[in-house]
Amino acid sequence: MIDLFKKINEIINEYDSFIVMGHKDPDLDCLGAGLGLCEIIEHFGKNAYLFLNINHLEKYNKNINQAFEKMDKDIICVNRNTYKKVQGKTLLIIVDAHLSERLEYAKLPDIFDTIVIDHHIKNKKYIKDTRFMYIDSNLSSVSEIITYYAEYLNLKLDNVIATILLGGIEIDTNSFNLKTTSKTYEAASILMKMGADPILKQELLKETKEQYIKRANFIRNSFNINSNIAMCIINKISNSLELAETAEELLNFEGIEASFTLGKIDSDTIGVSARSIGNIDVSEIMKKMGGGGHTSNAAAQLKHKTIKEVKKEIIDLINSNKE
Ligand SMILES: [Mn+2]
Repeated sequence: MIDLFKKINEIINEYDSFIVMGHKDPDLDCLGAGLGLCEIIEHFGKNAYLFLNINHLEKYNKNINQAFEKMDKDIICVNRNTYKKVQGKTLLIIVDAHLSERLEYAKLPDIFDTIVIDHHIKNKKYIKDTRFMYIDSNLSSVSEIITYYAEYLNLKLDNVIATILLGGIEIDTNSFNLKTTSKTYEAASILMKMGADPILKQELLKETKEQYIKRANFIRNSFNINSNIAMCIINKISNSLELAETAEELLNFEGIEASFTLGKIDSDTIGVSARSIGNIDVSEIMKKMGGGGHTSNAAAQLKHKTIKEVKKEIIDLINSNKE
């Protein structure tokens, strides 16, 4: 990652101001990475702005405002109406996303020079005309990258920002399981040394009882395809996050080594989220269905098909793999 950090250093030195933007419905990874990067940029003596609609944050995370209040560091947020006030030669840094449609505000890459730092599987529809794009889908989270960047710069981040970064790593790895390497644990250790607060982190990771019950109902309707592979069908318009969370949850059950969750993500698209504990390569199946991913973490989206057809396709592929 040293080459990446040198490159970002060089680029930062070329600009006066920076707008850091993550994806819609920001999660702890994108927030932590955004906040951490803003603090780092200020350390360079430059102006950093986090593109974030602070009023809507509570919708996503009930305790996030509490975290913002505890922060010693003043982070300046901008939104669709206020970003025009940013002065000087300005660079847009996109974190935890690389598709226009996923961005908090899709117009910005057309307005500013742009760089992207992400860890999602690269999609063909990635934002074009960027100055620089770093995508490593083997990495647990953008929070991990930003933690190492701060360490590389010998910079101790604000302890609340360190807490959010730690929560970001935890959420993206499904509690240090997915894509977790020794570097991921080291990043967690660096953040703890910076003063990450384990109590605040637990508050940030909490879900509501309603969310839990909703997921439990999905799980209730899941079934085994064979002795070690589970499937869940969500029979309502859902989103990729819900599919992923359900697939991850299924891995907690005894005997389950891989899981597939499918559901409609819009009127004519079926999303499939596949997970494994690491010994079954779910990406093989997702690739055959036009998707992609890694051994333990993969997905596909299929247009103009019914749930029934997609379900059959997955089961047939699993059975043909066995032969
Ligand atoms: Mn992420």
